[in-house]
Amino acid sequence: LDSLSVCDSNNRLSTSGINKTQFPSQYLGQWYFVAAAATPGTRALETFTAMDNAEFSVRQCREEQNLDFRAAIRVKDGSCVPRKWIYLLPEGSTELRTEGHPDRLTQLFPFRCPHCIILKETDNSYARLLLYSRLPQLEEEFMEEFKNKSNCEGYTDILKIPQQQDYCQIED
Ligand code: MYR
Repeated sequence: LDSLSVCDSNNRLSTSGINKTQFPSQYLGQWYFVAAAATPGTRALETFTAMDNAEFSVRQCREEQNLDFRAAIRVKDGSCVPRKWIYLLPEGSTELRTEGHPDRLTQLFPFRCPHCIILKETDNSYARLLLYSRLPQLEEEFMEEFKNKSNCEGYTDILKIPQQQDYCQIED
């Protein structure tokens, strides 16, 4: 039995480890979307299945409690799709709210991979885990660990983002 497949406390999601003094500055800048996980039989991963890759840029807005998220998505058909969200930082919390989506909650979880972050996104009809990395290619051991952690949380449907094409340019 692989020790990684044991669902002990090391393998559960925990918010401890998010540095609140640096928050959110440690998460600003560029990120690559590498994998997602959801409960089987839901449509939570549907929007991602057409993607080849996605790069994100996170910036602080002039209003400091707001974050500007931009994405450049490379669709499998080769086209580039820009996306943009405003995330709201509630005072004293590391949970994010998305402007225009009052029922959506985004929680941050550190991951053993030092250049990664896991987001748990829940809305009325879905819950999913999203894995982002500062580097486009994730080491295989961390991908295995993400799968295992997701399984332990009941998110057994795993989608690895293919990343076979070039990245699109993020638009300002
Ligand atoms: C979606 O595709 O539904 C939402 C995408 C969110 C992308 C987030 C990528 C960067 C992760 C950094 C976390 C920063 C938190 C302060």
